[in-house]
Amino acid sequence: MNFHRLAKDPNSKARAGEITTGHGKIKTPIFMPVGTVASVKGVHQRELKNDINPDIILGNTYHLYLRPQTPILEKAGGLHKFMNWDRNILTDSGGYQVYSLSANRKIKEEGVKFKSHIDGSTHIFTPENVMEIQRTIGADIIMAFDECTPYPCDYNYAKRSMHMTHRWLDRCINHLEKTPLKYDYNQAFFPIVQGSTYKDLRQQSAEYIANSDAVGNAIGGLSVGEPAEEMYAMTDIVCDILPEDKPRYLMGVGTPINILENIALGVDMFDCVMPTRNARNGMLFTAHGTINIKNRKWADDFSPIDDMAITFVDTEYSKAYLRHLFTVNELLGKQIATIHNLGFYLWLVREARKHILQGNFRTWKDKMIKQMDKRL
Ligand code: PRF
Repeated sequence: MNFHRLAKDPNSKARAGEITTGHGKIKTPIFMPVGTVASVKGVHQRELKNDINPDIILGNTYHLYLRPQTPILEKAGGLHKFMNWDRNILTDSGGYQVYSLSANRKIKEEGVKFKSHIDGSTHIFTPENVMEIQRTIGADIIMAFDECTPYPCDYNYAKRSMHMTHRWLDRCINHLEKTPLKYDYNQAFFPIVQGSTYKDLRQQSAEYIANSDAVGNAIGGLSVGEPAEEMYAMTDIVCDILPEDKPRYLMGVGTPINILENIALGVDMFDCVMPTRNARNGMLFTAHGTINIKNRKWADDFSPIDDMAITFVDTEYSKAYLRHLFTVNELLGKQIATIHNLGFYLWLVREARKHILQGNFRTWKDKMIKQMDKRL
């Protein structure tokens, strides 16, 4: 994998770049749609490619390990082939899902013992077996196994946990060196900064992660309930320490406003369930604010969903029709809203990139944030 920085905004720390992997180029800043269980919920791969057009999507080790399970993915020849997606994929390590989804988890130095959220069966994730699983899934970018601390988090717990995440990182790296690739392309490995909302821990963790000399780096443990200002303060500290010539990935973030603010602090990659999950609940993101399409006020509004016409759904359907689909609980409503929201998120990062390249990102960002901070 390699990363070229093409431009830096003169009035913020925003960068525009290009990552190249075995499955093509990723123009940064990028938003990665979440395809947890080998599917971006409700969206055909064909629509994802032609209409939403992301260079990369995300899958989850935790979910794929439980279903369809690793042997099936191995037989399929990896996740790309299994789901018919020939562009980039990144897999998260399970270092977050295991804490947020599974029951009875016990975290020890060795790893995490947990019960499946599907059938209650017992499993263990260690840095070593999670690297093996990610080798088999075959994503282009694979993530370190970490512990994502909750918010708020006691200082001593956060400190102990951060050190364990660092030791787990060393085990991941050692294990990858011994584990051959399963497919005919490389896999880039990203370590993850932790340290909760404590400045000194974030600094220490960023230094440790920077020293691992990985091809890209991630920031975890944020957007877990802390106020946005605290998240920005942590991203800022960490981005100043992580190497400039490597891509930076902020995990699980966030709202359109969070994304723009973090781009301004030097983040290049994002993922979040928000555009897809909120779409299924009738929430639409637009450049002029958010819409709750279930609201009565849209019942006889026959104007297009979004006159910006980013994806076909925006002009092919009216707000009144989409509201109706939600009212009668038709699947198509969720599909339309998902395509709209993902189309908007990808538009937003592409615009951000354009303005970084033009050198006027900061003014554009401030204007967009004002505009988007509304409920319509
Ligand atoms: N670690 C991992 N995945 C994650 C996170 C993390 O801290 C977060 C935190 N927002 C989202 N996804 N491995």
